[in-house]
Parts: sequence; structure tokens; C-alpha cells
Amino acid sequence: MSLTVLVTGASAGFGMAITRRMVADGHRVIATARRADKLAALVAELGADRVLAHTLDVTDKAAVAALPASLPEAWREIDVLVNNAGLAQGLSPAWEADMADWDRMVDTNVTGLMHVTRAILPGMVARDRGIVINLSSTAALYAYPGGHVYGASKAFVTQFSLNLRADLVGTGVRVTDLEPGLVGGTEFSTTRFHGDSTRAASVYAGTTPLTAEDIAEAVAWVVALPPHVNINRMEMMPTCQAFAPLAIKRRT
Ligand code: 8X3
Repeated sequence: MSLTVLVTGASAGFGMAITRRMVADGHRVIATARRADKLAALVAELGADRVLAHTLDVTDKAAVAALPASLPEAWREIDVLVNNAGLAQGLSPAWEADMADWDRMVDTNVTGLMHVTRAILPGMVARDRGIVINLSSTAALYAYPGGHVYGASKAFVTQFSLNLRADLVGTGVRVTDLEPGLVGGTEFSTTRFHGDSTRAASVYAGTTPLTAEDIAEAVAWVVALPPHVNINRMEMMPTCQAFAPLAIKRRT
């Protein structure tokens, strides 16, 4: 069955890999992002019958509210929403963090995701079917130094996902919270370090991290499950990653 999938942040990383995978699986994708040129490249690669480019900044509340009605008639029945747009900014201790970084993470990861979900959900509820897949992170549960607002914003995503389930039970609308750990090969760390690609590369040195394609694989599995199956949460890590012991700093 060919579904209509809306992906936010489709211009790079997970969003681009998810778009490619959804099209490979026979679905159509409304690819949204701020960068129109990247979306145009995706349309050229995958075909205008399979990908609809829609320039959108998820922090623009008016544009998000207008999104469903602004889509062409044939693309309005969204079966799957992938709330992927999000970012990390900075890794310095909380007391030194740049407030602009904090605001940007909250605006995108929390407020943007919230508003996109609210815009798309009524149609899904009215049709009594649909899947919302929210991109959270292992940082939602496992705190680490410098994670502060990024981790807290992802904890919002996870808890919001679970609370959506509480509202949607009794409808055919499903919600999945996807929580990846270390993923390489995307702009994530370069963005976090404000363009410092050397520092970004050091995050992955000596590891075999997850890839954006691994995340797309998880999304594809959730999407392909029969309508009576809801995956509430899915936590993924590369084999080389696990949990740190709790920190105990001893004064000598
Ligand atoms: C990305 C995982 O560990 O860099 O969400 O926060 S981590």
C-alpha cells in the first residue's frame, strides 16, 4: 500500500535517508525543510510524482498552521508524519551555555515538533488512521555533561509521544518515539559545534556509529507493521556504545 509520508528536516541526514527509504518502499513523501535547493535536488533524484518539496521552517508557527491547507489537494491525506527536524547546539557546561543555542533547540525540537504535530493530527484522527514517528534521542533518558537543554528537549519529545498515545488510544492513529544514540555521517555534530568539522569528526573517531540509513530502516519497519501494532518507544545504539557509570567526583 502506497502511503503519503510527511518528513520534516528532509534536506539532510535522517530526513533525507528516511525520504529515500520511503520512496524506495513505494510511498510518496512531502519533504519539508528550510533549504529549498536541497529539497529540489531530492525531487530531481526521486521524481516529482514521488516527492513533493515544501519549504518550511518548523519554528514559523503561522506557516506550520497553514501547512495542511497549503498542500495540493492530492497530497493532503497524510498517513505518516515523521517529526525529524531538530538539532543540538553547544556542549559547554550549562553555566557557560549560549542562551541563543538554548532558545534555538527549544524552538525547533520542542515548539516546532509540537506545532507540526498539532497541525497534522486532526486529519489523521478524522480518517481514523495514521502514524506519528517522533525523532527523540538516547539523550532523552541518559544525561551527559553538556547535554542539558538538548537532552531536556528530547525528554520532552519522548514524554510528548507517550502522552499522545494516551489521547489517541481508541483511534487508529499510532505514535512511535524513536531514540537513537550515536549516529555518524550527518550534519548533527558539525551543527552542534557551530561548523567546527574537526571537533565534530572527533566525536566518531574509532567508532562504528549508527548511520542515517539505520534510522530509516527502523522507520520503515514501524511503517510496515500492521495497523493493530504500535511501537511505543524504540531505543537504538551502535554496538560500540553503552551506558556510563554514574559519575562520582571525589575531592582529595
Ligand atoms: C544524538 C545522541 O548522544 O549525541 O541525539 O546526544 S547524543
